[in-house]
Amino acid sequence: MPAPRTVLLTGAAGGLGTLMRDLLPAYGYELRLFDLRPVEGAPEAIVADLADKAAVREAVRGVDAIIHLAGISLEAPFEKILAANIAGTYNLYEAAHDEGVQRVVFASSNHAVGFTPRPRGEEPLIPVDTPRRPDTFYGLSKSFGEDLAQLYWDKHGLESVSVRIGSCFAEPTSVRMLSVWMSPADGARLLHAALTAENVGHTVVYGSSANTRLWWDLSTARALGYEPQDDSEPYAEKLVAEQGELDPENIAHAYLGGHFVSDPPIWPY
Ligand code: NAI
Ligand code: 15L
Repeated sequence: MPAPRTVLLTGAAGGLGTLMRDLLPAYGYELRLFDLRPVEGAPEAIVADLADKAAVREAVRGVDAIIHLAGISLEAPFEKILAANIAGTYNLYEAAHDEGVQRVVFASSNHAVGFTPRPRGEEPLIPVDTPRRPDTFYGLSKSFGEDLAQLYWDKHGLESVSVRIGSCFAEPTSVRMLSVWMSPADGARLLHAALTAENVGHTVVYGSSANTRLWWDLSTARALGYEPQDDSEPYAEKLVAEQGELDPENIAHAYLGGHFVSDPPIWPY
């Protein structure tokens, strides 16, 4: 497969999209931007809803690959998740298939497996083939997205990497995030690896830095060529002093998904 150059970045106005707009061009990508909202500083961005099939088809035409970040990124009423994350991701994959796009990198989430008990002590890291246990309708939509990616690979040969992102923000802001944090720089490294690795078929990876307190197995990400450079541990002393260590009696500290498992989810997570 020739290395992708022109990449459609959906969700370009969002938090992760904004970080990746800054970081990915250094890898040589030419980004085409897409979002429901205008993208600050980028008047050329396509402003459209994933529900608009014609606009989505037009947006994917001629790109080598897609990084699909657009959608609702937290828990929401099912009807909203259905439209943006489930039908919207279907529209994107249909358009990618119709237009002959080589590969999609899908922003899945740890919340597809959020009800998995977190490892404690010396317990093994959570593998990517752990049974899916969504913690929200949001997590359920990511589980759907991973299955959709598998279907388009099996049926149409459209490759995908589903990245179960932990928490990709400038800094970790909770003790849980010490385990699941992905620095923005490592996020760009992982997306680059997902875009360029050969023969990925449909590969599922966890997306985080090489955290000392890591909960999941990064081996499928490393097999793509991803070499994380960061670790959340330098933030640990301050966060633990402020918040204390995770409490084994607290349900929201018991699972990968943190507070998303609560009903309703409690912020911050
Ligand atoms: P965000 O909420 O900041 O950005 C999402 C973007 O998608 C927004 O700009 C929004 O306008 C756009 N969008 C929503 N519905 C749309 C629609 N129907 N059509 C077109 N655009 C639409 O979220 P963030 O944090 O940037 O996350 C990006 C992606 O990564 C999301 O899919 C999220 O689920 C996933 N993710 C992010 C994590 C993180 O730590 N930031 C962790 C795990 C997954
Ligand atoms: C996600 O999937 C969310 O999109 C993000 O905002 C964070 O909440 C992250 O998970 C997390 O688990 O911290």
